[in-house]
Amino acid sequence: MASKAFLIAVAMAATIVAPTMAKEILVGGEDGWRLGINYQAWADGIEFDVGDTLVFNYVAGNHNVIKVNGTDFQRCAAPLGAAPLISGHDVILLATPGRKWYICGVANHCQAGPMKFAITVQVQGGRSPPPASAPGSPSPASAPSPASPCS
Ligand SMILES: *[C@@H]1O[C@H](CO)[C@@H](O)[C@H](O)[C@H]1NC(C)=O
Ligand SMILES: [Cu+2]
Repeated sequence: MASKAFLIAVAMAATIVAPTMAKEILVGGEDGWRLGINYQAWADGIEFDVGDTLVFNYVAGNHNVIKVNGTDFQRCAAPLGAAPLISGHDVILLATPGRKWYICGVANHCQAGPMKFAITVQVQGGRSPPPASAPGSPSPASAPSPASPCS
């Protein structure tokens, strides 16, 4: 009986810690990806976790999306050979933790928008999980107890 309760507790703890739903994060919210938004302020209010996706919505041709490193982010410069995303509905999976940088590579949008932001992607569950409190134990009414007295 004790071991069964233990297994149930372990199973519940696992469901709490493991697969928290991955988020689909709309860059800029309803504004999407365009000029005149403070994307860094937007990003600073959001928690990014491994498994989440970034969605850049914009009119194709007006903007693009380039993932750059910290140096090129500061300079608003895309490296030679960078392959910008240009579909107008660009989805980026945040597959690894760490610092990530994104800019728009069209004209001077990176400086002028400023269409640029940096994020830090966290490992899911990397933060200390809440203590496993004992869940309210359901009434054993539904559990027919096998009447087998140990003599
Ligand atoms: C960023 O990429 C550029 C090439 O575009 C490279 O010259 C630079 O050293 C890189 N910086 C870092 C911090 O990796
Ligand atoms: Cu742009």
